[in-house]
Amino acid sequence: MTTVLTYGTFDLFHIGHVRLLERLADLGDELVVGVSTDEFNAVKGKSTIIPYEHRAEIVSAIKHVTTVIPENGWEQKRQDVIDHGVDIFAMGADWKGKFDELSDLCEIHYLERTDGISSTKLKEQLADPAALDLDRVRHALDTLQQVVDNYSTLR
Ligand code: C2G
Repeated sequence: MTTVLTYGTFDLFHIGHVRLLERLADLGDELVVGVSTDEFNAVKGKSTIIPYEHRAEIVSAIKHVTTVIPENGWEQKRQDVIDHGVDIFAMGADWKGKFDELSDLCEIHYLERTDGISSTKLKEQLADPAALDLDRVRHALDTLQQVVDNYSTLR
């Protein structure tokens, strides 16, 4: 039985979170997720839209997730690894190297993030709908450019 552990805020739950949890679940049999409490997010300097109880409930509802625990601080990871018999600790690559000190207890993995989506980006787009349109225009232009590039190679 391989147990995987990760942590996160999971605010405004989005496809980047789902794809990370799916890939983490593929690394083992059980997936334990530490969801940052509102108090800990204040320590991290992160403001959240969705309160901890709802963020924890949403993550718990994800079929890939076995257990959700509160993340109250930076220091609890070592004890969590021991308490939950963790074999693999894994995070998105924006944390690469940050948790290598746990390597005496378990394997450490950093997985690629999903491009183009983040809770911060969503908040910015919700705050400024024009930014959202601009993103869509940029995406449409990129797609058009790919069509033009493909066409010119075919000629
Ligand atoms: N993530 C991702 N792709 C995205 C956005 C996030 O793979 N487009 C990953 C992050 O790399 C992280 C996880 O999803 O591993 C959760 O991201 P956040 O909710 O932003 O969590 P964070 O604030 O990084 O908290 O002690 C560790 C911290 O609690 C991590």
